[in-house]
Amino acid sequence: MIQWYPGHMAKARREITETLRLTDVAVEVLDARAPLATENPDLNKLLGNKPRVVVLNKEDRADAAVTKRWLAWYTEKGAQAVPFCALRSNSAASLIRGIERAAAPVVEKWAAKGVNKPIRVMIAGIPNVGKSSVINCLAGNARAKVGATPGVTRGKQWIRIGSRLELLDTPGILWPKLEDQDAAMCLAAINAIRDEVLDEWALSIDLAQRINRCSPKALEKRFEVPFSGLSPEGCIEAIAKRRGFLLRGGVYDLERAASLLIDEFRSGKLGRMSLQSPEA
Ligand SMILES: Nc1nc2c(ncn2[C@@H]2O[C@H](COP(=O)(O)OP(=O)(O)OP(=O)(O)O)[C@@H](O)[C@H]2O)c(=O)[nH]1
Ligand SMILES: [Mg+2]
Repeated sequence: MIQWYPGHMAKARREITETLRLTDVAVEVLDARAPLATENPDLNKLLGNKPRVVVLNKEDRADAAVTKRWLAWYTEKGAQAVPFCALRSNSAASLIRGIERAAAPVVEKWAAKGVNKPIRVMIAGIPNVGKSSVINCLAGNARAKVGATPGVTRGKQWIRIGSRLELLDTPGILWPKLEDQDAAMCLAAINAIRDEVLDEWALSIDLAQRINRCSPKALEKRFEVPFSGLSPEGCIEAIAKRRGFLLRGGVYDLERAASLLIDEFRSGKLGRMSLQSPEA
C-alpha cells in the first residue's frame, strides 16, 4: 500500500487533472461502509463542475438500510450516487445508466452542435476502495480495448462499454483523508491505510465502539456471549474470554482479541456493517 507524502499527492493531483481533460464524467468510488471517510479531501476542487457519479462500492458488506439513507443523503445534496458491488457482474447496468444520466447535459450540448461521440469516463478514488474491480465489472468479459485514440497520452487505454461509453482503463488513485482522526479510524478498519499508521489497540477500541453503535447485536451473534452494557475494552476482554485467549499467569490476551476483532470485521465475519451513517 502507498504511504502518502506531499510528492505523491502532487503527482496524483497532476495525473487526475490531466485525465480530467480527456474525460466527460468522473466516477468517484467510495466504500459504502464509510462514504465520507473514503472521500478524497481535494476531489471536489479537482473536479470543478465535471459531471460526476458517486459509487458506493462494496455495498454487499455494508448495512443495506444505512446505504439507503446514504443514497437519500446524496440525492438531497443534488449528487448522483449508485450502490454497487463490483464483484457482481449484474451491477454494471445501473452504473452505466447513472453515468449516462450524469452526462446527459453534455451529450445534449454535443447534439446541438451535431456531434455524436462516446461519453468518456474516468474512475477515481483512494486506494483499496475497489477502483480496478469497478473497471473490470464495467468492462465485463467482452473487454474490448478501444486502443490509443489520438490526443491521448500513449499508454492510456480506452475500453468500450456498450455503445455510448468509453472507460479509461487506468484508475486515478488519490490520497485518503489523513488529517481527520475519525476518518483515519474508518480507513484503517476497512484496510485503506497502512496498519502501522495506527495503533492496533486504539483501532480495536474504536471498532468495538462503532460496532456497538451501528450494529449492537453483531458481536453477540458472532461470539455467542452477551455484550450489552460493556465498554469497548470490556468487549475485547469478553472476546478474549470467549475464545480462551490466555497468557501465562491466567491473564487474558487482550491484544490477540483486539487483532481478532479487526480481522473478523475486515473479512466480513461480523456480517454486513456500516461504520458511518449520514445522521452521525
Ligand atoms: N466485498 C466486496 N469486495 C470488493 C468489492 N470491490 C472490490 N472488492 C475487493 O476490495 C479489494 C480492493 O479492490 P481493488 O479493485 O483492487 O481496489 P483498488 O481501488 O483498485 O485498489 P488500488 O489499486 O490499491 O488503489 C479487493 O480484494 C477486491 O476483491 C465489492 O464490491 N465487494
Ligand atoms: Mg487498483
